[in-house]
Amino acid sequence: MSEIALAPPLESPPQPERSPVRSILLIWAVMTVALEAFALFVPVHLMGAPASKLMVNIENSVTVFSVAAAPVMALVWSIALYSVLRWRHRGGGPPAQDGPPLRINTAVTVTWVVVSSVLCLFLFIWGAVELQSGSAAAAAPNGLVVDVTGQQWLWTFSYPGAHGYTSNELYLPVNRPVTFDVTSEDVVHSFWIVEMGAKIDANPGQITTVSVTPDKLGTFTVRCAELCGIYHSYMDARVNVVSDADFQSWLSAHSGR
Ligand SMILES: [Cu+2]
Repeated sequence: MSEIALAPPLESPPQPERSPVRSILLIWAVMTVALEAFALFVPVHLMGAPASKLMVNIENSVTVFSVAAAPVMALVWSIALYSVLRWRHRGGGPPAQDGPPLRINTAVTVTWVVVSSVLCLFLFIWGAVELQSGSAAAAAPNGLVVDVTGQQWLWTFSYPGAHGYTSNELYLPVNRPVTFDVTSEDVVHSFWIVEMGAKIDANPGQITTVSVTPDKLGTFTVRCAELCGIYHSYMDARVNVVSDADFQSWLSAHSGR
């Protein structure tokens, strides 16, 4: 009787670890789509309806910067997420040995440096152009000047063109450039017209300047944007943007001229 030699049971060959690159790229692509959708709609929505061209430009810049940053953020997050899910140490106590060392990958290094440089250059040029257009608008000849004084915890507005009439509520004519000369009586505050995007520090003993052209009728908010003491969060004021005729009659009614 012939004997049938039984083959030894086959051991399954060791599976090579799947390359993490494809998984990370997949997570990166999904995260990028989600973050781009967020960048396009959420920040601008949170900032509200703009009441000046300056605020429109600021909202556009925030959107553009967020869109540019989203893939970078997604890449960092996808590598972090993959590492936590796949490579974390399981079991009690510290791991017996360190992970495998990273090795230089020239293609990755070159890509990273080139992409980072292009992004930084883009942000620099965009920022420089926006700053330039902002200071050109500030030099308008028919501008109104308002002196702004911050103190704990109150804003005071004074109109040098109307015999220094002083008010705790701000009135502005629509579509006319206005320059604010800002200072403080005590500590550092920050003068911020929220819906118009105009913001500058109010420093004691110094005058800082910010300009904006309100282009929407309505009531808006001045808020102190620098922590200045226990009632800082109550340090706000109203801004009424009215027609030029209404502004003139408000001014003459109050300045008595
Ligand atoms: Cu304050």
